Amino acid sequence: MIDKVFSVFSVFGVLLLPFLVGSTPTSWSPGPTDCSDVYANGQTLSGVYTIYPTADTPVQVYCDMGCLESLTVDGNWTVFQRRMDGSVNFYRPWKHYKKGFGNKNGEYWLGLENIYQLTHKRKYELKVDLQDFDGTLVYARYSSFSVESEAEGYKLHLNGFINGGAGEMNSELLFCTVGDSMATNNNQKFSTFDKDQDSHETGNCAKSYLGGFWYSQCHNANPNGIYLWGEDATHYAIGNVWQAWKGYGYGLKYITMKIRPVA
Ligand SMILES: [Ca+2]
Repeated sequence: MIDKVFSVFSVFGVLLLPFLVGSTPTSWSPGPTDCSDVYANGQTLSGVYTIYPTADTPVQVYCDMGCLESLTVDGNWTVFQRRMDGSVNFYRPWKHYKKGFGNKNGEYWLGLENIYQLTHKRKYELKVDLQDFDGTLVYARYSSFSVESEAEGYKLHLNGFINGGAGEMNSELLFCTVGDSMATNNNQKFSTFDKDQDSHETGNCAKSYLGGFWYSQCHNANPNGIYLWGEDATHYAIGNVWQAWKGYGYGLKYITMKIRPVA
């Protein structure tokens, strides 16, 4: 009788073991924290993957693994913001910017809480890719990027600007001058139309320029502004503009903001 009970338990034990292990968070190896972990796990193609900014919050994200044709390795990026066709409305309240919104295969914002959780855990660099409607691609890069907690207003820390041509062309010297349009965002809290945390004492930058961002008084870059479809001088600075490259009257075709751990 004892033998029979024991054998029943041992059979069930073997069958149940994988399920028991899988349902116990402490004994389950955590999923990838960001796209650099996804890449390290052998996923080398760009696309939408699940990451875990914290152990219990699976989040879908677009991983930019770089171009296979590229001679220099420039992948492993975790994309937290992307504009490409004006299909998603970015004029949204605080709770949306906190949680995230949009379509991970298209335009989206990953969410301030996720960005905080990621950059709180590891040291990250930031790259902002920009493209105009003529197809010219430039970038601005920052060697350090982090966001504080909600209690601190998701305050931005940004340093070490590296110019990738997001400046005005110097026709005589044939190179691009520095176009750091996010310098004034450093040390600013995040603002939306319903949560004014900018440093403009009398105005509400998010309301005036129709986006959500780390506005100061107010901005030189408005990646989450209105998708303007190029040149539109009549809608000054409300578009998805990068002042130091195309001015306040030009909405870019493509903007993406992405991060990866610093080696
Ligand atoms: Ca204000």
